[in-house]
Amino acid sequence: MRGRFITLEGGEGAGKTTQRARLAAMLREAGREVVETREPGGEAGAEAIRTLLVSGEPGRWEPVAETLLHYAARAQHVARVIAPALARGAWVISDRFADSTAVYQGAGQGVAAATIRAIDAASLAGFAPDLTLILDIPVADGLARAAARADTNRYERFDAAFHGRIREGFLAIARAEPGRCAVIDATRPLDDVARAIGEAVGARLGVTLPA
Ligand code: Z5A
Repeated sequence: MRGRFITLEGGEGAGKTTQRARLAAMLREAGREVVETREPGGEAGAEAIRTLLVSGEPGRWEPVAETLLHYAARAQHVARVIAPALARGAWVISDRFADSTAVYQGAGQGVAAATIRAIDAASLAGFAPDLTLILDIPVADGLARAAARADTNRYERFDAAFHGRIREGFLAIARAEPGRCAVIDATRPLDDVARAIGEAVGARLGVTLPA
């Protein structure tokens, strides 16, 4: 039986990487094989493209070129990691996926939504997550959490207005696709966020997870 594909989305410092590990542990305890992955990256060629995307100055890439790089990485990632794992019955949890392109390159960098949809259709032929968890946090709080890390990446150097469009962009996707997306209040303590995620996954994908 095919596995399930869950994506975690949100702005910087929302807690996606932390909560990916927590959700993976809950699913493993419930007896599922779990593959944890991330974007951009998650596959050798895609990780090489990631290096091009997360380093250098904010204006390094033309927005449409940046969109194509994200989708080049994603096509590799889906074909060589995600789809084979789902086919053998594993559950896949990805820290970011296509909604990040719609939001960062679309709402953030001004690439037309129709252009992104066309690139998506040409690259993924309709492949999409079963469930997307949007971790929502005010921009300043998320950036403060992210700044506490030693490494900062290229996207964290975009200006405050950019990051405001990112938050609104994710919330707009959640409003447009309530069947696929669940918004999680990520301002709460780690354990509370993990519990809310477990409840959303349990309710939406029909799996009983440890409390
Ligand atoms: N990007 C794009 O433009 N287009 C695309 O299509 C894709 C991506 C796929 C990838 O960077 C960048 O690529 C990304 C968008 C762009 N922009 N940035 N930056 P990344 O993956 O390296 O960065 P990120 O996704 O934003 O990750 P992050 O900053 O590491 O945030 P996070 O994963 O959401 O948070 P975290 O690492 O789990 O937690 C951050 C800190 O907060 C850490 O110290 C935690 O211990 C702490 N934390 C987490 N949760 C809590 C709670 N609940 N309370 C208190 N403290 C917490």
